Amino acid sequence: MNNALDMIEAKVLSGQRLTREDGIALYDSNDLARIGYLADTVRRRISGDYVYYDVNLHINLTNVCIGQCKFCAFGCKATSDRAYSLTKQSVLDRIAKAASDPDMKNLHIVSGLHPDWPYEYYLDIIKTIKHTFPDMHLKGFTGVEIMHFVKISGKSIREVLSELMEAGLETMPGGGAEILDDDLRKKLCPNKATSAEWLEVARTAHKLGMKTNASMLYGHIETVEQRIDHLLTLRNLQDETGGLQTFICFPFEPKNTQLESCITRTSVWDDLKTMAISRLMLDNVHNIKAYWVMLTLPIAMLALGFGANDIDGTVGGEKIMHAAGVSSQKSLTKNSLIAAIKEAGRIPAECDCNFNVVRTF
Ligand code: V47
Repeated sequence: MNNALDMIEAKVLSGQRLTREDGIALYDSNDLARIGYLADTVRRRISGDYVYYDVNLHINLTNVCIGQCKFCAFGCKATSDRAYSLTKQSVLDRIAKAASDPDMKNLHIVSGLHPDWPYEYYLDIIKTIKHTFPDMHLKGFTGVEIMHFVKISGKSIREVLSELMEAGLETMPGGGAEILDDDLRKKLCPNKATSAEWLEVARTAHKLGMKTNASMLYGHIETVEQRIDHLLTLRNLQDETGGLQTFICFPFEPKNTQLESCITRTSVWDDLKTMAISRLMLDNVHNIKAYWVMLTLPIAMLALGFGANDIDGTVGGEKIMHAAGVSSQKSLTKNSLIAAIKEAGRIPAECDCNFNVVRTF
């Protein structure tokens, strides 16, 4: 018998909101099956049996980055042998190639913070992509990238976001949130947006009518309390704006990062527990993503029983997580995603970056 879990179960089944103490108690428990059952119950209540996926291409414009975050294996200095920067033409060529698949309608654009590129370059690339491929849905630029644009342009967050939306940007990915705790950010990623800045970008986007994603990077130097506080910060934001469409937990992949020698990859146990606890704490966010790139497809399938209802997409061209040595494939076919979702007894729902359902199977 576990009193704390009994009380949490009673709250969950009667639709009551969980507290910080409940979140910590869930992490303290090793009754993974029961935590998973509770998360699955909430998933069914909030988002039903659809599992969302999209047919998408990742574009990482450059890996040159002034960030130098300790958890990142992708970003590097301009002088590094690994440094690359895509030209506008090569971006268009990549999209044209991927668009030979008529279902490929979603672009995901996340990049390093280049020390020399002007803000106008980013505006121009969005305008050009949208002009050349008007049917393509554009999800791009984390809150950290938007703050970088604010700094290099001298414009406000509202001006930058309005101009990017005008150019064709439709939604924003969830990266850059990491753990919204400034003491931790000073140690992990001192050169980028603070917690308040990341939140202000998301809040402003939501006020302008743009939905965004949110994420949590866990399994590095954070505590369980910091994970729960991060989830509560996002829950408060969502109470205020309602603009978060999906939440993603990124288990830290240490390979090739500055933390490689002192931190090991989280266990599958922690990954499934974190997925389930996220579903339980974020009672106002519709979608919880099992990002198969980090989890591998078999574990992402399992996560569908632990609160997840979004499996990302086919993900062509992903570089950030693969730089950190993830063992998953480079991309998956749409049919393998559909088969995985069906195997889990759920309904595959192909969607665009705004979760508009294109077709179900
Ligand atoms: O902010 C970087 C994470 C994010 C590592 O919104 C790492 O649907 C683990 O925003 N181990 C950027 N995580 C990627 C991003 C994204 C990716 C996929 C889907 C969506 C979405 C957004 O990647 C960073 C950071 O949290 N990250 N390095 C690493 N070594």
